[in-house]
Parts: sequence; structure tokens; C-alpha cells
Amino acid sequence: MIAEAAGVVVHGCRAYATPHLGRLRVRAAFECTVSGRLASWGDASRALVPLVERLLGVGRLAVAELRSEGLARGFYVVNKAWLRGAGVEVEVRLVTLGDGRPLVMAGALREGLEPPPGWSRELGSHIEGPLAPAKPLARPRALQTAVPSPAVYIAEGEAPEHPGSLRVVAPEGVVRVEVADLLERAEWLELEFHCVTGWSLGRRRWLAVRLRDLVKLPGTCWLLAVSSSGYSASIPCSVADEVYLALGYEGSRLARERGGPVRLLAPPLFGWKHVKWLAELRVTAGYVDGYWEALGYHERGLVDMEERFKVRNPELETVGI
Ligand SMILES: Nc1nc2c(c(=O)[nH]1)N[C@H]1C(S)=C(S)[C@@H](COP(=O)(O)O)O[C@H]1N2
Ligand SMILES: [Mo]
Repeated sequence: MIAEAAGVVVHGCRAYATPHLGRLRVRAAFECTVSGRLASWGDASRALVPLVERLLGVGRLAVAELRSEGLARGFYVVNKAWLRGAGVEVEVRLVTLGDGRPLVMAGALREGLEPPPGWSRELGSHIEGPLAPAKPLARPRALQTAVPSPAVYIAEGEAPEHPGSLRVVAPEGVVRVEVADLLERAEWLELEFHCVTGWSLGRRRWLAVRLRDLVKLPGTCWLLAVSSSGYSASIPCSVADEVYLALGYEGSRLARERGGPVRLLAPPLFGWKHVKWLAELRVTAGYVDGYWEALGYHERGLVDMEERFKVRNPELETVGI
């Protein structure tokens, strides 16, 4: 145990440099193995500050802002704290179940230090790697609500320019795919969409091309999908049959705010994986965190396994709920 704060026990943490997320101001990310039960986020966040200072190797930090948000019918709560010091800004997120049991503590160093590539730091001994084999935490899809139209999310602030083509970087080489060529091959398909916050679009018509029809993929791999602004998400190749490049929605070309001219769609995975303004797809052997994965969201994100957040709580892993 390396810290205890308002009922939350922190067993171990790892922090690492994230050069590929730098364009969206994630200089370094961290995550911690946690257990216990959160009593008060205000008390916990203040008491965790020295731990975050030690982990990231920064000077004195103070809590500048606190917020807690329930999502997916309140089954999960995302507790956020923004810590600030001399030129340093750190975002801390403690994700709990509605009853206070923590899943993971994660966060980002957003401003201040530029850790050199390869920089990493660990505290404590109990540090889980990626993909803890958690059981589904709730009945799959029971927490989703169907909505008539989507909410639009743009983590980068505003819709970026798109070069009109995308690069697929695979072990056999780099393939450039023109949006114009995709439009010629695309067909209207009925696909579902599930956002991690709890809303779902049922079957809607998307103008799309199946990724499998464009590139050959190895049996086991990961895809890192990257937008023209640097937003990214990791996608397991196990769902490659259901990964699409989408160019239209409900009879029209994809609106710019919805990711036009081309976005990714992967209906078996929660919506943050569906990278808009898709500019690059990197086929890799190993997993790396994309933008939201670095902030505690699940490596795989399977809707049918209720994989919304990383599970680093060893008690939830073994007990199941
Ligand atoms: N480039 C980029 N792609 C993104 C996002 C983003 O912020 N930037 N948000 C994701 C999230 S969280 C969701 S739920 C969907 C939302 O798609 P929509 O804006 O078309 O509703 O886009 C995903 N793709
Ligand atoms: Mo989302």
C-alpha cells in the first residue's frame, strides 16, 4: 500500500511519457491499482496530492477544481480533480462504481514538464498491466439508453482539417487510401453505435467500407487509429471484421462535426474508439494507450463485455459483481 485517502487504498502506480498524445496535451499518463471504497472525493483528492507529486516528479501541487459525474445510469462515477503548481497542470480521475468501489485511478500531466521519450516511473509493488481479466461489471447494454440523435464530441476543441486521404501503416508497408476511392467502394450499411456515457443509436444507415476489404491484417494485432489532430484510440484486431471507414450517415455525406470526410466505426466497441477525421491507422503487435485509454478508459472497450473503464482493482477482478 502506498497511500490511503478517504477510504481509497492505492497499491501501486505507474507513469509513462506519451509522445504520441502530446498534440492533445497529454505529456505523461499514469494509472494506479486501487481498492477500498471512496467516502469523499474532496478529502481523497487532497490526500492524494503528495502521491501524484512523487509519481510525476513535480513540485508542490494544489487542488484547483473538483468534479464528479455519474454516467451510464449512475452505475459509474468519474471523479475528476485538476491539480496545479508552478507551471504544472495535472488531471486526476478516480473512476468508481456508484457505491464508491474504485476501478482505477488514472490521469495525465497536461502542462509543465516534457518527459523524455521512454520516461517512466513506478511507485509501490502492486501494479497491474493492461487487460485485467475482469468479469462484466453489469449486464451488457443494460446501462444504455436509446436516443434519437447523437451528442457530438470533439476532444480537440474544434473539428480539424483533414488531408483527404489516410495512411495505413502495416508491417508489410504503408498504404495511402484516398477518400475519393473509398467513396467509390462504400455502401450503405445498418450499424449500431454505443457511447460509453450511456447513450446509444440503434441501427442507422452509414455509408461505409469494411477495413478487411482494404488491408490484410495479421491474426492478432492492435490498430491505433489517429485523427488529423492527434486524437487516437486503440482497437483490438479481434473485432477487425466489424471495423469500418465511414463516409456518410442517414443518406448524406458525413458532416464535418461528425468526423467528415472519413471516420472509423467499430460497432462492437464503445464510441470513443470510433476516431473521427481518421488520418492514420497503425497496425501494431502490442497495445498502446490512445487518448481516452490514457485517462482510464478500457483497452479493448467491448460493449458486450461492459468494458468501459480499465479495472485495476484486484478485488473487483476476483469477486466479480
Ligand atoms: N477525433 C475525434 N474522434 C472522436 C471523438 C473526439 O473527441 N475526437 N470523440 C469520440 C467519442 S467519445 C464518441 S462517443 C464519438 C461521438 O461521435 P459523434 O460526435 O459523431 O456523435 O466520437 C468519437 N470519436
Ligand atoms: Mo463517447
